[in-house]
Amino acid sequence: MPVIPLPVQLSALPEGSYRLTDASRVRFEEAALEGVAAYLGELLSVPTSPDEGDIVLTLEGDEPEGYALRASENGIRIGGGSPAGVFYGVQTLRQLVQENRTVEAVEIADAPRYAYRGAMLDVARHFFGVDDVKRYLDDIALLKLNHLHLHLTDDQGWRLQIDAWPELTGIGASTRVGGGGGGFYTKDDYREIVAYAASSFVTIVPEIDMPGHTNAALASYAELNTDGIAPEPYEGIEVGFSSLDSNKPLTYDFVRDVLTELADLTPGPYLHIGGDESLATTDADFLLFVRRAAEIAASLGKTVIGWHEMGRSRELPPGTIGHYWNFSDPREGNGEHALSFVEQGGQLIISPGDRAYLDMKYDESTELGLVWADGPTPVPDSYEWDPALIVPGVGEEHILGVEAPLWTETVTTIDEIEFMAFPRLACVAELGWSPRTDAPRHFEEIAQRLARLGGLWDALGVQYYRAPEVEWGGT
Ligand code: TNX
Repeated sequence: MPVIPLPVQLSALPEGSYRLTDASRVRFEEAALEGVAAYLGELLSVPTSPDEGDIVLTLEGDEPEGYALRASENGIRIGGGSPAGVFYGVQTLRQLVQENRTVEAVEIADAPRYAYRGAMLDVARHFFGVDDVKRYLDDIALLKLNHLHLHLTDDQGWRLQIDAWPELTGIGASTRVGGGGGGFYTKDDYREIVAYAASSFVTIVPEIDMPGHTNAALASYAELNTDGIAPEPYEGIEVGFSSLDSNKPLTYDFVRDVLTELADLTPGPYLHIGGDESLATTDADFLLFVRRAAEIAASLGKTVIGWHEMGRSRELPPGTIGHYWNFSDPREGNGEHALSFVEQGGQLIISPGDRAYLDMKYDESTELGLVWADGPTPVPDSYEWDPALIVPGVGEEHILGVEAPLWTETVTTIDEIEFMAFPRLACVAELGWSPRTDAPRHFEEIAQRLARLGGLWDALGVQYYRAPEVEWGGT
């Protein structure tokens, strides 16, 4: 039975299929499940009730994100270790409902491999409004992802209102790659995103990328610049030319103000402070900046995440998470930098550029996308790898999870986001959720299930790429 990510255990039962009818009802046994019940009821166009119904949602078991699902002609029962677990059971059920509104008899027991299963959206190179982000949240929930990392700032745009530094949005938000105007989230917009994400058990992971990737901030405030002169706003796609000044006291006032306001908006545990490609920052300045900025973020009660270059510092706050983004065969010291987080007691999020980057072209003919990660990334490449075999010295227990970033230098609309993300994001989601396999994964193991998921994507209007390696149904 076709489910992505593949459940831990799935057995067909000899009983008859469940049939959704006008009499079907979603019953929730605990008040804490009323929201999930309403969500399922709406998806299936079925009423909900605390008292009666043959689709039963309940809390049971002790794996918070785990669930058990049983379907037969007599009804459907989803028991989860928490409302999140029930929600994941509901995502499985969505994929099991066939076009004739039946569900074949089945028994499933399931729980995730990793605690962190993420997608990232770069809203800095191109800005995407609240509705686009909500749509992407809907898309990723279907795959049981539980984190959405928002890359909120970069050279080309600053996308979040910060009251103490209003020109960040007054000036810094006005640009985007290629020109044509920018945009930003007001604090209310941002709260709306956080709340919407929470309703599908997704934690928003905000990133303020520093000390490089900061031209938008530097263009907004002359006094942040070493020479006191604001650079021009930037709308190209080069990286590595901007830097905050590690030796200016004002820099740390800025960092503290921004991170304090951000932490106030952030119920989740993480603040991502970037640290990648700071090519215009000297080694000494980089180490000084990372130590102080990470210290500020940690002092706000948050767990710090940094791109793996931050592992150049040996003075990271306890538990700092490294975010690995180099190749699946780490090159030029990048593996050592990632390992440094583990040596300092932290864990890693794994996002190899040549496997998990959703902004790589599918093949040479893909109009959107980049090719720096050893050329295009065809869909099978996004599936045939193991997060625990990427960084030498970093095994399963040191991995917090996986994430698939979508950088948006070339991506401008939600349809284009979906086209680049799907189906590759489904492959990465399976690596994050489904049990580790002893043998290397082969694309054939997921190809047919992708074809089946394509039917649901069609029904949902998701603009996925019809990869030639999959025999898609329909038209
Ligand atoms: C590298 S990956 C970057 C981004 C670019 C991306 C394009 C990383 C941490 N930095 O600034 O957008 O490549 O694929």
